[in-house]
Amino acid sequence: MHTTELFFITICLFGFVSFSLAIPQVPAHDCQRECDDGPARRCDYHFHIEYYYTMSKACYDCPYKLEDCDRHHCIAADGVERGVVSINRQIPGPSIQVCQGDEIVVDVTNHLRGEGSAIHWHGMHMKGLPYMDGVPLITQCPISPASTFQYRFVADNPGTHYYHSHSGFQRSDGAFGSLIVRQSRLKDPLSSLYDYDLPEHVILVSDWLSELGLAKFVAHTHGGKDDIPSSIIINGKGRVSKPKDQLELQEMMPLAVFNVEKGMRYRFRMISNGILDCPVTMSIDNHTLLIIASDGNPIQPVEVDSLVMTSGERFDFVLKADQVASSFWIRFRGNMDWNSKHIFQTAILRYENSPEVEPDGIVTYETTNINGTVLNPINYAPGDEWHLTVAELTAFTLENETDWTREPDRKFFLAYDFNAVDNWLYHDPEHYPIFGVENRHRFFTPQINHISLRMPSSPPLSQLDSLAPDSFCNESTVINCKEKHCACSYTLHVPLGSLVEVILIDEGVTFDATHPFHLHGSSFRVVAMKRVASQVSVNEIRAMDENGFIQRNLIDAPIKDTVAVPDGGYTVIRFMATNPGYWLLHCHLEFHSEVGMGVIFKIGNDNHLPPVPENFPTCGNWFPSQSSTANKNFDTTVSKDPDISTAFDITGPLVDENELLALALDASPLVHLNEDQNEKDNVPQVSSLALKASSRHFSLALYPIITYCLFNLCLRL
Ligand SMILES: [Cu+2]
Repeated sequence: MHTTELFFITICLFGFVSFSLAIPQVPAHDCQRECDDGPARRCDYHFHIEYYYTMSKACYDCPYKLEDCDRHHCIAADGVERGVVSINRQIPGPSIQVCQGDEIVVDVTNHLRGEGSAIHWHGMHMKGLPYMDGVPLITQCPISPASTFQYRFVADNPGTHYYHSHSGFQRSDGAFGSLIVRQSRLKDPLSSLYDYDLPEHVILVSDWLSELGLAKFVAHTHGGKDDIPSSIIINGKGRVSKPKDQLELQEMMPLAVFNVEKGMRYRFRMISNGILDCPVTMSIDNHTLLIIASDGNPIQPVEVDSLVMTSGERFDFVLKADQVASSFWIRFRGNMDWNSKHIFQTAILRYENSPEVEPDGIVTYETTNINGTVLNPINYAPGDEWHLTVAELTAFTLENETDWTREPDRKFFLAYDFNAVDNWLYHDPEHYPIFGVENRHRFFTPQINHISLRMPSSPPLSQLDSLAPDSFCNESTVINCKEKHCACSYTLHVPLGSLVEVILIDEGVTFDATHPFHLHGSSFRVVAMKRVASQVSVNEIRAMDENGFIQRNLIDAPIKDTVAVPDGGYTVIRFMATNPGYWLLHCHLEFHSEVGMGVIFKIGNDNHLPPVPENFPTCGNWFPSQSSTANKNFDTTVSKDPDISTAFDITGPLVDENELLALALDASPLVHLNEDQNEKDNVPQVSSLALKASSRHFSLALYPIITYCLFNLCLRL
């Protein structure tokens, strides 16, 4: 072989290696494909959850060398260094994009430091699979550190969904990702409205803190600090909120870019992973948004100029690329609590063949508020010309299986506010009661019907026998909750097959807020919504209902699984209780759900529940038996720390146990899990699906280079 040939081979190999190193991200999963009604696949993933860091050593010279920000394991976020909880050292975690009917199998390994975890599949109904819902201490034990838990379910309800940790503050620290379930164009009722539905057109929006969520939470609840985020990230990217002409060089972080071709119509899928009370308004310069679906459910298309998303909501829209080929700002504005910090973010819509430069114009907080029609505005009543509430949307198709017009079998008024009670977690009634400290240190507890949801010590779904019957409560089992703090496993029992109506009421007395409520295990119809006044009481709403003043759409109300409630108003939802299990309905703001702003729906009786999976992990309290501890060599007199034992009674309900009435969870009592095996056998199980997808390790883009090198080599040899 001649020297020139050796030189050429070396150059080719160098080029090959350089190109490989330059590939920034992991190749797409085989299940991310055009959905064509071919055979369903089994889609395997392995999630490694761990504490990690933004702008780590993996980021090299980011942002001075922008391509370094896309390096393997580099999480740039908004450029502010902080600890995070990442999945596979990515934020967002890997995007799961499958076709309807595929089986999703995710092995979740917990590498966190002494902290449990669990992943919830937000938007998946887990019909017949309640053990896969991923709510620690309700549907499973937290995944212990160093352990792996396998989630396995069929992606049966199509649409734009997402996944996130349901444990502590891990979701606010980065443990979330998109979950898209597509249909073939033939099955998708919306397919005539767009030309492309591309994997890269997912917009995952999250408010973002400058420190770990837990640190922010304890500083807020015990130190009187604010609960306002510092930034927004779009698909894990963003900048600190300053106009571009005021940014320092190290703040010039890369933005998310979405590419389109002029003349085409694109389906975008937008997801909100909101953490704090910060709904986000989104708009795209020179373009309108044709909204076609929400929370995975098609709606009659509506064209708007901007869209507000609250935590946990998803909206699909069609963007018509009908402008001159150029780049346009996508503007994101933080509302509510964000007003004080003027938080905004930008991303870029870029047409093919336009220069890779940022759009003209300096974006400021003020210019993220655009004129025109707004969908899902904050705290508006229906009927406003420029503000379209989600209750005014209509479902795309009428469904005849359910009679939504009949009287509901169960009706619940769930009224909430921030209550001035001495919640023992944040106030000691004797030493630092809520009204014994200065204003900024007062922690008002967000509660539903004056009850804080306290997690049971074992998951009732899989370990009901481990729980004392009086672990559970509802309004009929507690008293004096307006005077003292009530916390217990707040559970409402609903017979299987019931039509359920929930009237969510935000009394709005303490602060102005927007609480988005998310239901697990089912979607619901948003049949009514109204802002009544700046404050409202549950009795006023009851009276309005009795007198026929709550107008419901029982014909074609939109179907969702997450919905905001106007402050000083109500949102009415209806769902069919057809999925047996223990399902949460909770505020999706992290700092609210973590302090118990939720309720458990127990749907069906114990004999309706599918059997507990074999060898399902267990957890719970443990106390040694008397005989195992009896030791005659010790003085057996029991001494207790008087302070700790009175303040932290963790073994029983925090309401006065003597005042607890018998459980009033109607129908059967919450005991005896395994009553009727025969009925359980009828509950559908995960079917095993064909074809395990093999991993693809090479990018198709490498082939032209290899071919070119081999061709030239052959010519020379
Ligand atoms: Cu809330």
